[in-house]
Amino acid sequence: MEAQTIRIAPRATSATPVTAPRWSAEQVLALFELPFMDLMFRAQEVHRAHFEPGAIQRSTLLSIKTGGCPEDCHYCPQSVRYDTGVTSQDLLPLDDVLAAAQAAKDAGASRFCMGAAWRGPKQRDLDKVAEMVRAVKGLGLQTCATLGMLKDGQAEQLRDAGLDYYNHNIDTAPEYYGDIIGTRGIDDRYDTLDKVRQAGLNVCCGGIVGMGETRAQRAGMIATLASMETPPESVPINNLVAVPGTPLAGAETLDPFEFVRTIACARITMPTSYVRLSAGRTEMSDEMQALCFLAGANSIFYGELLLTTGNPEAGRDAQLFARLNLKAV
Ligand code: SAM
Ligand code: DTB
Ligand code: SF4
Repeated sequence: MEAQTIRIAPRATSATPVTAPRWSAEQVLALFELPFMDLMFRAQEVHRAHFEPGAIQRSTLLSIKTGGCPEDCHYCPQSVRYDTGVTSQDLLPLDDVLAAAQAAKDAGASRFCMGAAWRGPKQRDLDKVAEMVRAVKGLGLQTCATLGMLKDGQAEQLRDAGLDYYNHNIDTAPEYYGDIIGTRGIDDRYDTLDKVRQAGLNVCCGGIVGMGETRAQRAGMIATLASMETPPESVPINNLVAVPGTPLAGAETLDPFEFVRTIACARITMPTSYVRLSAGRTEMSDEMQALCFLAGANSIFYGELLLTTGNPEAGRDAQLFARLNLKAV
């Protein structure tokens, strides 16, 4: 199987998969089915050809608007439809955001990602977020935002305020999307991803595994990401945090090696992208995280909270970095 030998056919939009995909789901599935040692070796070869091994980028998240979201994403504790005990919080004041960003910088993060539980931002909210982006950028941090679906002009407004990355996940394979989210379709995701790309922002786009999808569907998700005209610069791979009250609360835990395989497949198919070991680290052993880094993960969420759920404390990560001779970049 040859990686990236298929020419990309011209097409209408930049986020929708190319007509002749760079990576078909079948090709990615064949990667998943390699003997584990062979898959890890391939991933290491690709990783070392493009990145310094052991150099890990760190992004800190802040939920700037929490809960009460009208969408029905089955994994999400912030949907208004599920009783998850999350306390709703309106858009934070600028000063609170700046204080959190400064603390993240002091702790060693290089990027600060602001997340909002919206279907999409209202214009008056976007104006406020643009001010936050401008201020956080002024601290010398890279900036990222994840605010849901964008309307025309909003990506440009964020770019002009100093936004570096926009996070918008496809979340799962196209054919499984309807089982996980009913209030929008995957084409709505592609539409916003196109707007982000066309505004010249870096794209952060990945998904979640452990939601009851099949291996073929995990392969389909990776193939979709890898076959975008320009693959995302940043690819978060989240292990489902099964939150009580959400429809996926009882989802069967994914075999940890299958999660590692997903990381390896992302690395091999998107050789120059940062692959982020994302949600779910709190439940992972140091040994599993080490396997993820070996498989080509070179980015993490850093800081004791994701959006509403926990993440390892800085001290635990400091120990992990020391034990594995990892270097923060
Ligand atoms: N509302 C915006 C949206 O959906 O694009 C932005 C925030 S949303 C919480 C950002 C991403 O967090 C989702 O796309 C999903 O991939 C991830 N996420 C949410 N809940 C999760 C969970 N329980 N486990 C793992 N990832 C989760
Ligand atoms: C992403 O892919 N994962 C992050 C970030 N992008 C916004 C969010 C994970 C959220 C996990 C559940 C929570 O903390 O609410
Ligand atoms: Fe809302 Fe985003 Fe959660 Fe979906 S993932 S319910 S859009 S906050």
